[in-house]
Amino acid sequence: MTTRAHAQNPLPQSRHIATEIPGPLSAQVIARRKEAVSAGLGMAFPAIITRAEGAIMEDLDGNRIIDLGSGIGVVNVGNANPAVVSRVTEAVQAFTHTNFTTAPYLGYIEVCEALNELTPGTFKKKSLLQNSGAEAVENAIKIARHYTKRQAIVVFEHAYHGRTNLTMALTAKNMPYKDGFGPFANEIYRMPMPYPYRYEGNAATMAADALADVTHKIEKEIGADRVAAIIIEPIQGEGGFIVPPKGFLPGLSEYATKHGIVFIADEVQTGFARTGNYFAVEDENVVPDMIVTAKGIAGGLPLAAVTARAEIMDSSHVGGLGGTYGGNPIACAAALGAMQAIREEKLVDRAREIGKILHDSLTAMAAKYSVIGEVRGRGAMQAIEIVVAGSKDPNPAAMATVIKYCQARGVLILTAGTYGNVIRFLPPLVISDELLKDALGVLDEAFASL
Ligand code: PLZ
Repeated sequence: MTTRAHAQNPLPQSRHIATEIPGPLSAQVIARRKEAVSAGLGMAFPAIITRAEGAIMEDLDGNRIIDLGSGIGVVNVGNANPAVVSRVTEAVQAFTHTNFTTAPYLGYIEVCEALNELTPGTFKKKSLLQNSGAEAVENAIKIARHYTKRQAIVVFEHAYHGRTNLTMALTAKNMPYKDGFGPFANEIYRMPMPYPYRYEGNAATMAADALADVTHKIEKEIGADRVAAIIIEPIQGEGGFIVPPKGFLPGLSEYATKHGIVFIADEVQTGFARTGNYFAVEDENVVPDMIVTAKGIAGGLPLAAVTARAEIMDSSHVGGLGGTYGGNPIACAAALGAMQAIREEKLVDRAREIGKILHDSLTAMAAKYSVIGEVRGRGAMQAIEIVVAGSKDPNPAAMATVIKYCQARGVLILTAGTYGNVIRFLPPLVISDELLKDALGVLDEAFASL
């Protein structure tokens, strides 16, 4: 099932540098961007993309760039995956919109059925579709409050949940996400997050000590019976791919259950085959009451979802949930295509293989280059933390030099981290070993050049 355009003229899955980046044609369009587009938007990679397929993006000047970011963890099935493109093409020709709460259609229901099936937990589940991760997180909180008749929400240090008013309040980092954009929503309580690389306590008892600290604070500063929900990213994404110590997530989930608190996993970035499971919580057999998905579920089209125990999802009165575009038919068709691709191309297993290549190669680099303080992550979600050699002091300057070196040679790599010093890898799961190794070779040269 390849699409006509790509089948007739496939984009070679190889890196190619035709000009400097940005090339002259991209530079002209970037100048127009500067005049026309809000200055509040960043630009991580300065090239105007005209086509993309698999793990390669082509720009206006004919450069072919290796994509190690997947549009921030979105095109897990590869850019313009044939199953996504063909289903979207079919769907857009059938109809473009009805609004699901006006006149329903099958695609929305099929996506909900698939999510109810794929998410952990054998109990009856139901889903709600929205457009973006932030919108889905907002709905998750709204539903949890309605269900529990409680108001307090527990969040964590280094968390990222979005850019809307409520989700800015849930997000930890001030610059660039919150500065000057307040006032923020209330009844949000931030708890300490064990950050293994920077943990100052006893490493052997980190999970238990951190849990004791969090639950003590919940009891003393909020009152457990006032808490509607605990929301956490099973591996923190924008915060710097912080993997909590084993036992922390299961402990939190148990505590939530004991106190009637809805345990929400924000799997917007970790979800959908990325970490070598469909969901990152599966690694420790954690079964959240509610799970938020977006990004990777629809292969590039805007779609997000809240999936939870049926009694939670059904607690709202009719008309209490909705939105004009949520679960748009084209986005639903894309999601069904992405799910098909994950199944048929065995991308859950592929995420583990990619993870091993990434982890081995990055670990070898860490042994050679002392600015790499730590290699961490799971599956095809790996990161390195860049520090001043011989210390743990964040080194965003070295990180910027490395990123720029890679950019000039046609490798797109994203950054992250509370301290702005983490290089993160989120390659499309269809990337070949050869292409991944080519990109890692460029990265190795970048560190050598420091
Ligand atoms: N929850 C865990 O990672 C989005 C942000 C990009 P939206 N992360 C990428 C940027 O700079 O805005 C994200 C996430 C987690 C929620 C979200 C929000 O998802 O689809 O961007 O709203």
